[in-house]
Amino acid sequence: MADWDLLLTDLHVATLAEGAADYGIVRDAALAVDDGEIAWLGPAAERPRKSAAETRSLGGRWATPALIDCHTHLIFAGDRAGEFEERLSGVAYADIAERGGGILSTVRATRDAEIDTLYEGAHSRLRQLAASGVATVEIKSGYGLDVASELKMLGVARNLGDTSDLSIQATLLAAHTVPPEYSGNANGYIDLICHEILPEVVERELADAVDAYCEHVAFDAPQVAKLFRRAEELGLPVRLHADQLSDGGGAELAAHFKALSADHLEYTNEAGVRAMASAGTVAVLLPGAFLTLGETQHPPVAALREYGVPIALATDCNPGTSPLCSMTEAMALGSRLFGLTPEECLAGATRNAARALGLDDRGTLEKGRRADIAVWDIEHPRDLVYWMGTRSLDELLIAGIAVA
Ligand code: DI6
Ligand code: FE
Repeated sequence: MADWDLLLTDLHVATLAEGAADYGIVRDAALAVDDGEIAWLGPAAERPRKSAAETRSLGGRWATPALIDCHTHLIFAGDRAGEFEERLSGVAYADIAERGGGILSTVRATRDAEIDTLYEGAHSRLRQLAASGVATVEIKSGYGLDVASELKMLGVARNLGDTSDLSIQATLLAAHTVPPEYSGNANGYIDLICHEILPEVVERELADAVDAYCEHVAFDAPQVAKLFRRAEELGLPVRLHADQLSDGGGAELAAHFKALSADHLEYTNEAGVRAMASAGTVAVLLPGAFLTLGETQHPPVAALREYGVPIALATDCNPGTSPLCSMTEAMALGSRLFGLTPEECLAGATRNAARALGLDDRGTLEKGRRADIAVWDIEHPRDLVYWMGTRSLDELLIAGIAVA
């Protein structure tokens, strides 16, 4: 029996380990994998003399932790390209939502769609994410907005997890917006989620967390708080779409419930950032939505840095505000739109993204972590953020197995 399953030689590594300087770079390294985990990693010259069932030279290429997309709405039917054209001609997102377009138009299409159609659409987007170096993806429901359709969406997410190489985290986002049948009765809809949808989801183990949209076009803080108390009772962690279009106190609300993450944050104030810091809530920034909405209010990056709030990045892949299926693009946008350094972007797409999902077994290249490894044809890790629109992924290993 060989000591290791796989030994990778002749490579450079960026570990993105917490507290490590300069991306955690180890040049001229070797990396050993055993039972799907990293068994050894360090300068090749210091490598223990152990045997490996398979040894492969990477020809001087770079290895980073595989990327993690910790915020997507990957499952939906149809698209909103027509609406996108309208918005470019000056029609506001909120006005389209007011007249029953926007999220509700995708809800109509998704409710009518067959499970296979939803699966195929999401699976092709998953493949695009994998081609950008992603091994773990969070997928939300939120385009069903009734018991059967929300369960249908989460069932597809679980099925994608069972049938694709990638790891899938599923999130219930029934509180995405008020469905037409509850128009003017948001409280009644929150009760439906609390007493019918959520218990059924827990019973069937269809979700790993609960999310909500705290915004004037969706739900207010007391309604979200009621839902989060119920999630707590049923033992599910929470996350929140917070302060995207206005300062609704979403960041403080998320922190109050010790949310795994608060996402968007364009209008978050300093008190909200302070609360997130003390609660350990991760800030997930979504440059694709910021860009597509033509937003001008930037999330408080300086305050997040000052208070030591971990910053993650994600695609927010959705048909309405972020039709984006690449984490390298999300990093390229995060640096240019939010002023994040390339190292912050990479930490945001690996270590901090894992933390936003409550996963402590991945996100860095360190001994004992899942061997989710992306191999790139680049000169330096910053190239992954510097170049836009290029494909530099050479190989993707998930739990030590090459998948792309
Ligand atoms: N904020 C967003 O930007 C997306 N959801 C949310 O809560 C928009 C989703 C859509 O327009 O389909
Ligand atoms: Fe979102």
